[in-house]
Amino acid sequence: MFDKILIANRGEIALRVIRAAREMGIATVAVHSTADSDAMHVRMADESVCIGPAPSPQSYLSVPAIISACEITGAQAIHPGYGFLSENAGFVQIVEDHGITFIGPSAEHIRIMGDKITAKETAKELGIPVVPGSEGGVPDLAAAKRVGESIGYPVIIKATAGGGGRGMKVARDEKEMERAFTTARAEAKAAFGNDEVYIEKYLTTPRHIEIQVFGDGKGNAVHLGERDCSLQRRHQKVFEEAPGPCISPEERARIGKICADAVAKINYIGAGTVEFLYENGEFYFIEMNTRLQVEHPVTEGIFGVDLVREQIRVAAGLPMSFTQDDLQINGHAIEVRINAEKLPNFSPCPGKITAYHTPGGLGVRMDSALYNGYSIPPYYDSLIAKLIVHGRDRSEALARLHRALGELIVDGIDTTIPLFHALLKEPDIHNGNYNIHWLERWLAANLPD
Ligand code: MV4
Repeated sequence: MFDKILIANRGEIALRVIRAAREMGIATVAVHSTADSDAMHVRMADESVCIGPAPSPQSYLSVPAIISACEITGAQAIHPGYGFLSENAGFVQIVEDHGITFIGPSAEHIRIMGDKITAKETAKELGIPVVPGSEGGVPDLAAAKRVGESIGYPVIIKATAGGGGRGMKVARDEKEMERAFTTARAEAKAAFGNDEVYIEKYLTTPRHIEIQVFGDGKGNAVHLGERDCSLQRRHQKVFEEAPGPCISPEERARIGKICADAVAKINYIGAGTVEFLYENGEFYFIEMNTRLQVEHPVTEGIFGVDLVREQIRVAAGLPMSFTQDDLQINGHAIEVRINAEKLPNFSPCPGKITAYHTPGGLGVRMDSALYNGYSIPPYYDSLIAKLIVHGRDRSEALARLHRALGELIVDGIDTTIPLFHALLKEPDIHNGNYNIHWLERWLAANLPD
């Protein structure tokens, strides 16, 4: 096992990794920008290294600075958290070339899943159901129209280098194809420097269901069920839950086994998420994320496992500490993402926290790097806290969420907390009756800007 690891991240996820490492007796090194000298992850780690100025390209994304911090402190491994360098195959290669262990998948697996066409082809070959669509990239408008003709409209045009919703365009009929195809290509070129696009049948009212998988890199893998992350605004998740309110134990076992078998076959190591759209009882693969996700605590809640501990174990060459048979779902968990943003526009709202009180009690977990008097810097993501509740069933989890939100105080800045108070009044939320479009529609009707 490692003696010391470096966490190449900040905020709540840096604390999350420090906590797992400390319970394992592993020393921790925090890295930080000059804007984060007073950040909680710096205080909580055993050691810290300043790696550059506030803008992340010069600090949290600076590969030479992070490698140097590892060498100076003697850290044997790097945990990337999520975002920043967590899905950067080039970074993983450099880390390994320096004899440092990357706590995460291989550069090769990250590269495969980062290219959305290759990811989809790989998924299909591994027996994962995919959305009907073009075979690979679509070179020109004539080819795009042939795809539209063959799979039927509506279709969605996506950037090969995309993901997370950027550079997508819907064409409802052949007349709309020219505009959608041309715009999608131009946006893909501008956003990713790669104008390759592919086409899929557009699913009109799906849910976003993602399967948590975990591999040991030696051909063994398990699944930890699904999360329903359909409640999103502009491709940012807002509210996540596990298990999915509309997924039966039989469906879970079936799609879960397909995903676990697939990642076992490629000797995948560590945590991964296989993302699906789910409509009319069918799963359609869209992407795979090769990292620990923001919403991983809901899965930890219902399975009672520590996914970061497992990531560190398998990176050190140890086996996972559970088998598929050990993994039984207990109750229901919900996470809400609290952002330093002002409603109704969700405009970023950094500033100083003047009063802070966190909820507690049975089934309540607060993952946050806030403290009273902390000044949220304006340079980074606006996520400031994740409130995760666990209950014996979904209705208990919802009641607990309501109770915990009532205890939470974050003063001095605007946050998205009022959004959750409002959402908890909605019958559709109580009934689990929502899809990927529900939140945007609700916001337009209830929080007009
Ligand atoms: C789709 C889709 C409908 N049909 N693909 C958006 C983010 C990216 N990960 C995939 N996305 C979508 N892909 C097909 N074939 C609708 C979306 C989509 C979406 C997906 C998940 C959660 C929220 C969403 C909001 C708008 C569109």
